[in-house]
Amino acid sequence: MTGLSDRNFIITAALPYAYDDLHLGHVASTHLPPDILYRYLKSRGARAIQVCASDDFGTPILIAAEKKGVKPSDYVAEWNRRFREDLGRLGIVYDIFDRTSSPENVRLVQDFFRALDGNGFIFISDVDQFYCEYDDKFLPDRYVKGRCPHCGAEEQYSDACENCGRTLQPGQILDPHCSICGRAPVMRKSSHYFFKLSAFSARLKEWLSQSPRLQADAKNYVLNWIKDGLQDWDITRDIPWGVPVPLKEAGGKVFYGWFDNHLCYITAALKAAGKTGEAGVKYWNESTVYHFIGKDIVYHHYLFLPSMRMGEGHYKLPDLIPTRGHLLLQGRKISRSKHWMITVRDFLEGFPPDYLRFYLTRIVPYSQADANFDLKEFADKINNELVANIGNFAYRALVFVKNKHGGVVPRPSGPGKEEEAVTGDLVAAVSDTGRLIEEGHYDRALRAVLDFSAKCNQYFQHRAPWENPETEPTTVYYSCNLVAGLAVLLHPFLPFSSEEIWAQLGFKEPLAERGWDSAAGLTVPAGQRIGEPRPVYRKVEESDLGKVKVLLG
Ligand code: B3M
Ligand code: ZN
Repeated sequence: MTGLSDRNFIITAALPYAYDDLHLGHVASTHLPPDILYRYLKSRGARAIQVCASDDFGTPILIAAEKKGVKPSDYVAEWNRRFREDLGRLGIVYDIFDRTSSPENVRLVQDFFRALDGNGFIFISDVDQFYCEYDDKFLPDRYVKGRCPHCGAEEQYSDACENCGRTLQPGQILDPHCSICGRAPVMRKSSHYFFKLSAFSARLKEWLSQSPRLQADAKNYVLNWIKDGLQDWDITRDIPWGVPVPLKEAGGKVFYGWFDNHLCYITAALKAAGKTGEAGVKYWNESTVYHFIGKDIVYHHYLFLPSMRMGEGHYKLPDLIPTRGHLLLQGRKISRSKHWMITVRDFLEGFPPDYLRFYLTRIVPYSQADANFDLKEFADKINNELVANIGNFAYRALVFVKNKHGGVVPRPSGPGKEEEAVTGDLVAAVSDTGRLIEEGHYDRALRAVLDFSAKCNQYFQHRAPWENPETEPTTVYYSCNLVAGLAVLLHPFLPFSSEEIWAQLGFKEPLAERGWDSAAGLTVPAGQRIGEPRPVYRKVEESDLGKVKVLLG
């Protein structure tokens, strides 16, 4: 990417459903990767906006609110607040963390529907629906439970089996019962609105084949789905919680959550940019648009989302949909019902946010391959890479300034061969790390920073300032500058500890305001008074892991 500073970027993270805490899996695929990109782009002077929202609508949320005896709007507001809090503690910065139920989004969703209808992409059709005569209501999706026809698992929702992972069509579930009163429902006809997804097959195919920046692995299976034939899509529900269909004759129907949620990407981005109307459309279309997701929602983002935008006609399609695999926990699939998960909240009780950011970045590749969170490996990586490599170098260099130079960075003599070599390594690290971030390979980018830090340690070790008084000031001066370069490079990944290193170097203005390119230069002047050197990273002990282990199983 050249000329980043004259471009707009819109970055979105998939919207968490407002009925459950964020866990490590959400962070790994959806929230942390875009934050690295966002922070990097900002440090390169680009105009970047990063947005997310709570996904407020849908039957599971309505049911959960009913169970708690609170209004659904109050229920989702509380989750929205918790999401902001958790993500804020992780250092994940959103210009706006909206909600799909915001008035601006409701308006955009209804406008989209009218445009799609006007353009001939909406039709009405009767569907057979479960209906509870006792509760006097239609029972979509999660309102019905029963036995899975595929694997026989009991107490599964009528739209999907948690046990075998298959999706179910209405009416397929065996021994259905109403999840509110437990009685057997009857079948009744209801007219629903449908979106003509099938009309977009050719255009979707063309878009997928002509977008080289979309990941090949995702593209290939989406192309196969298109080949198998796309089904038109039932976009309404007979429940009282959702965006109302803006037609009198719709009789109070609301939209299905997947019709409205991704439109909140547009709503939130334009709110963050402060643009409305035509100016908003223009802003959107002049931006490079990224939607970060996990692989379980590929279907929605590669088919529903683009075809709705094509059908409406104003907003450009995404340039990239970075899609990452699942996060396994100790080799097993994360599952709330099986008590196999760790929430962000719980994890941050035990460890600093940068430890989580570091380890997840190290293990999650830019692909649909699953990654495995292993507590032992987590401890090893923190101890061997963060503590022993980066932290150790920074601390040693700064302690020399404090003990031998009264806390003031010494004046160097001209650079020797070793200084020339290691500053050359710094210049290369700045460009390699930046290139890898731009390519989406945050794991490899962080690896490049670690490799560079290892070279810094070797440099210090070779120069052995403790036994070479003549070159000692030069070594210490260059080391301080290498530490500063490392801090700039680490900042997109580890915003908290890199700021701390920066402050220890004696800088008064925040690191976040430093440009990426400044990392390559000598930014710490001789004569600068440093702060108090302290080890920024602490070893993870077996006993620390115990606190997290008790959360499992
Ligand atoms: N809430 C599903 C999920 O959390 C859904 C994502 C919406 S993104 C527009 O995986
Ligand atoms: Zn099943």
